[in-house]
Amino acid sequence: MTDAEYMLIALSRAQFQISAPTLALCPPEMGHEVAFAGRSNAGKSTAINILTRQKQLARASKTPGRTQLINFFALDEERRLVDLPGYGYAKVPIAMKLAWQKHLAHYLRERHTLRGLILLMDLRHPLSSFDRNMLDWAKQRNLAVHILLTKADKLNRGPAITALIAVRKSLKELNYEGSVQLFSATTRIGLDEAALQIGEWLQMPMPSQAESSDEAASAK
Ligand SMILES: Nc1nc2c(ncn2[C@@H]2O[C@H](COP(=O)(O)OP(=O)(O)OP(=O)(O)O)[C@@H](O)[C@H]2O)c(=O)[nH]1
Ligand SMILES: [Mg+2]
Repeated sequence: MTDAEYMLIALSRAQFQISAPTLALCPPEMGHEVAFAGRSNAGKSTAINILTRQKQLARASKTPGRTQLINFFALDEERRLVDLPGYGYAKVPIAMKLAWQKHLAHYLRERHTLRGLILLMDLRHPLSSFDRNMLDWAKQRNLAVHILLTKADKLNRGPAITALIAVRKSLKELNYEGSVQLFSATTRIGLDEAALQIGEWLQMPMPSQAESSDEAASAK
């Protein structure tokens, strides 16, 4: 079994744990967490559903701004995925927007179990001012970022690769660290790559590591 296959099976064990309105109400800080962030409608909930092979785990909706809480999905006692509230949705009252922003910032700044941030951006509208805000927060606390350029199925392969290269270049110019990949929930482009990144951050023991330690053991 490849590491990616192994990780996708581990992800398929994800179970809804809790929806927390504030940092104080998040689960106890044990183990490792990977959070999914991005503008409303970028495809966070859909990506979580595809990665976990569960159609309805994170509620994906056609109405942006539905996921207003910090949603936790547990793979096991030590490992969690976190679906963060989407930002940038225009039709939400300003007071509500500010409240979400506060909780989001609080979670990103203070959560000790957070190992990495999966930042989703629609391939056709990357690096909005909101996205750059997220990158700034991540940079401030030295948090690793992996960007999924979502809805890659909406462009042909050539233009999609061009867009990917452009985002990598902009990140460098803006002085942000972070890896970037294409992703599509529809065609499953980039599924393995995303799963492997999450596995690394969640410190999932992988089959290839077991093999190499077997080899090391038998070489002795
Ligand atoms: N074509 C295509 N559509 C997608 C893809 N991923 C998500 N969508 C669609 O984009 C819309 C928004 O997806 P969601 O997963 O709900 O987005 P979200 O980021 O969770 O949005 P909020 O919860 O509002 O923050 C839905 O209509 C999805 O079906 C994709 O890879 N390809
Ligand atoms: Mg959502």
